[in-house]
Amino acid sequence: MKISPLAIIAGVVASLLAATVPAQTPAQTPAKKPNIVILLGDDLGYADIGAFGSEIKTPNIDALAQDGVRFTNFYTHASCSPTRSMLLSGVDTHVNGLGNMDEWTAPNQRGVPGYEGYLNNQVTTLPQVLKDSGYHTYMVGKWHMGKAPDQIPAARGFERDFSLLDGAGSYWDMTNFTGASPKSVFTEDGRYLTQLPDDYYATKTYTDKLINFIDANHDDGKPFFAYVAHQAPHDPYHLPKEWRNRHVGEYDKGWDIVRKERLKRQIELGIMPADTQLAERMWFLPDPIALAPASRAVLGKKMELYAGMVENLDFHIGRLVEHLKKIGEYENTIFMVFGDNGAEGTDLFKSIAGTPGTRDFLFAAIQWSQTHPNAWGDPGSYVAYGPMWAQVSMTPFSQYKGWVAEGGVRNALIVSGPAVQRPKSSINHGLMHVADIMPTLLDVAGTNYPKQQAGRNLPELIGKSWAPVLAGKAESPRSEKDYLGWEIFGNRAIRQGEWKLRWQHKPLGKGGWELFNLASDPAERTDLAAAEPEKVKSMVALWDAYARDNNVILPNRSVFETLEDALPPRTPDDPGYPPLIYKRQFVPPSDMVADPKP
Ligand SMILES: [Ca+2]
Repeated sequence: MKISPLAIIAGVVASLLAATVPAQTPAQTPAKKPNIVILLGDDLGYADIGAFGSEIKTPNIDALAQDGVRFTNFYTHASCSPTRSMLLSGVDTHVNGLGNMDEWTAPNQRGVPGYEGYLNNQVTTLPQVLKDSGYHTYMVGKWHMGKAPDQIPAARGFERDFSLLDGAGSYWDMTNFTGASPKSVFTEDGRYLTQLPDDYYATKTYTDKLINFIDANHDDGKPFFAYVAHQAPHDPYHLPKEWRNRHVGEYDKGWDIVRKERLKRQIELGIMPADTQLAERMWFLPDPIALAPASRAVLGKKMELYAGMVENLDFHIGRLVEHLKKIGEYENTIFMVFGDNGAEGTDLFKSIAGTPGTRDFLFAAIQWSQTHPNAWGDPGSYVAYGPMWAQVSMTPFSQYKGWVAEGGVRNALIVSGPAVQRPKSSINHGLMHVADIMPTLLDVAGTNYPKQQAGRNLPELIGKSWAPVLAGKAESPRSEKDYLGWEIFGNRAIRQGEWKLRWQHKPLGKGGWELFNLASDPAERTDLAAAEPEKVKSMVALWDAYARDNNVILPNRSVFETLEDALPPRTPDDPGYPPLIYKRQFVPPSDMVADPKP
């Protein structure tokens, strides 16, 4: 078993203490292990936090960034449950049961180990190992990794929980999305709820519940692990009235300007390099300048509501932090804040409601009938901001959730607390991955990953501990040779050093391999595959190794299979084409100019 630098430090400290304690006094009680709080935002974008360049006001999250470190090169997966499965198991999605999202499992993946659609019993979990090492383990918020009794949070290591088992739903009540599955399923401490508490509002109630869990055991002196898997700001944007109007009119200027403003701040903050260029505006999105003011106002109002969702989330995170300060636990708590995947640019509601005349269409028409902009945020309203604002949330990157472009898989990460020895408010650009969190936190807790569970060998952890990085002894947990791999819905990618190889369905991809140098081109504007055939070859070999090691079964059906028919055809990205738009006014030679004859 590899010994972590933290364990070595702990050992040195312990032997120093032992050397100075007189033999006749009892051994000193070891320092209490740190509490751990993971604050997850659902579909929260890279550029949506103030500390990462947003105009959205997030003072409480920014305060954690000021007290800790921001990581600019952190990766999740491209969608919810795959990321969550790696966070809580430390094992690749194609092994841990989320080889595909349950909702989109392809016919050729059904019944294949690793594609169960829930966190399978081949893996153990972070809360289970932490519980076994003396931690209290609490979860509030969205689970999305199985609903059967042996798959719920209480069965997977959480001592207390208040959980939405579904992938999304109303923030106000138990309304879900389809006629076949009309009601969201919740558990509390391992029991399925028949109704929700009075005054339920997801973000508020999750926070209240967690504070109660913490307080109930505070006197016993044990550390706690809290997995705060917020639903916010995932659509539908349900929001108390007092949070809806904090940015009135602010987004009417359109997505292009807001992206430019965010990138400017990211460069000033040191989040992005000075010469960073924005990804192209998706070809099927209008130039906001060309829209009527009324259209811009309606589209802008969606972003106002989204900004309110993020600010409300930040407010409740602040309540939790304040409470930990009040009970004297803040200083001994490690916080990790990030989003679970890129911002959402796909119209989920459209796929939920389906075709006119179907049961789901009727269900949506009845349950999600509050369509007037003045009702946006109320129960029964369904607002999502669309691909134009998702691009803003992912500034400066290309594309969004569901895709393995940077806009789908890169996220903002903040880590603060006792394990962090780096200067406060510093920024690190090392290559990090969500599966690193399990080995990192096992180091923090001073425990080891077990070799077996119920007599079965456990798969190896795929991540690398951040202990040396957090201690300021290394800039990255990875060497130039280490690589990361992704596959979801048939979209796939490899990152090694500054290079990224990716294959995506048309038309957001080319249906072939594309190559990007992320050091000079973080927005993936220039495909270098034709110019660098040797690099493509060596990285395709890495992809083959990744797919073989993890039993990747490419899906024979995909959620994106008809996208090319649904979107307008893509004009090749060629500056100056079509010429009509770029043709300047013709100016005749001055000696040939004349007035009309009488
Ligand atoms: Ca998500």
